[in-house]
Amino acid sequence: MEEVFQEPRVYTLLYVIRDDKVLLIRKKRGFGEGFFNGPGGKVRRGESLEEAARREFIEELCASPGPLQWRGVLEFYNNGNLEMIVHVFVTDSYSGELCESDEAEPHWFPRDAVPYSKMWEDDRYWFPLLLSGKRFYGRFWFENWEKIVRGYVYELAEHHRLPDTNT
Ligand code: 8OG
Repeated sequence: MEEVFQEPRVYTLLYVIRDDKVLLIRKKRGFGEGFFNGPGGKVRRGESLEEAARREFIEELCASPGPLQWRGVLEFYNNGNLEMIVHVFVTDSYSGELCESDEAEPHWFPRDAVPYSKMWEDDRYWFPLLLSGKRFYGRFWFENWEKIVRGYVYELAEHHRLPDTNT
């Protein structure tokens, strides 16, 4: 039988971290509905990761994010298949007013009161690295997108910085 290779889809997440608080959204529909997450979504063909992260933020929260820093990449397997690659960015500013959209409701949380029990199960493993300014790489194997059967995260060292960028 011919093997079919399905390209994993690429997504972004963008967190505002400012004054010891982090901005999350409560997703009102779609994948992960009801969970708190960063604003983000699928990268479109022809779009850079950063363009996608900005577009999704604006679509979901109306405001415009400030300069972005790339912080990490996460790979998600479901039932053994690599399905999603998610690039994680942070910013410390935005301009304009945050709004509630039909996709998302914005909520600020103190960095020591992140609602892990209402987030994707993997977040508790990498979010502390994000909050402490680290860069990271993580891989998680889910079963039916419900529970993690295996996973790891490690911190990227200084020499893993991307060339010719300030991230
Ligand atoms: O376009 P849509 O809203 O369906 O995109 C899904 C978003 O959810 C996208 O930004 C990637 C993100 N996401 C997952 N899985 C996980 C996860 O395990 N943790 C976090 N924090 N975000 C996730 O698809």
